[in-house]
Amino acid sequence: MVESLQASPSSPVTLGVPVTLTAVTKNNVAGTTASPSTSRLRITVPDGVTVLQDIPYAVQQLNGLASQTDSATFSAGPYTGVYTIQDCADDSNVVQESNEGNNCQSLNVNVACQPTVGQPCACNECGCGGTIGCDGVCYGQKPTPCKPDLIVNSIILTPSTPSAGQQVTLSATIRNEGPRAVASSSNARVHFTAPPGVIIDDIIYTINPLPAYGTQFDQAVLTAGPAGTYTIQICTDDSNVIDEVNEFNNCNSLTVNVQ
Ligand SMILES: [Ca+2]
Ligand SMILES: [Ca+2]
Ligand SMILES: [Ca+2]
Repeated sequence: MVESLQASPSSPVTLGVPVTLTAVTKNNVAGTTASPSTSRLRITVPDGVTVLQDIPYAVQQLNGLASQTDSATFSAGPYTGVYTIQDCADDSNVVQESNEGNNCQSLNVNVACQPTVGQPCACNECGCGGTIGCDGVCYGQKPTPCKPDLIVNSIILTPSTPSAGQQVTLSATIRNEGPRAVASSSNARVHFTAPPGVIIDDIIYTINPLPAYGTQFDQAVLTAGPAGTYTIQICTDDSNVIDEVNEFNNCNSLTVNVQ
């Protein structure tokens, strides 16, 4: 039987440190003699399947209640997680025993990062945040879809409450909110909703290629129509030629009262 199986240092251990495993094999029945046999120590990585090390070792003849202590060392790693250590006495079953069901013992060793590790990860074009683990992997980085995202960031009319017939300046900022550049040109459409009987044409203008988080500012000088309530809606990528993170945030609007 395996009387005990221990790891030193005990779990959790820091990635990369040597861990000494100590197993005690015992003949637990007084007055008997167990002939020489082979024990086996297996270290399984955190996937629960892959055997990292498989160490057979010889156990000498053991008289009743005698035991033999063996040890082996492995380097905690190559990555973090829970490793399973199993030790089995008489692994190839050459010794007939009164109890064949107590020949194995298992132990879990949690291999973890040092608490001091945790530098922020560098942002890349598809993610930001997170910290670097002691295994060098970035954990907790918030993924961002790798596409541009055009929005109408602002619509401003100056003056904001014009009089009928007054010259007004319409300013609009288009922003690429996505982590990837807009590679080609597209169109934005300015659509006016006017009081009954007033007809205003849409204005279509070009949005140039934009880097990630880049903006384009445009202005137009217009003449305020007859008194009433107008809505100025601007939609970017109006003919939908740009593949975006979000296609449903492309419009913004402003309500204007002409006096
Ligand atoms: Ca046996
Ligand atoms: Ca968008
Ligand atoms: Ca689009």
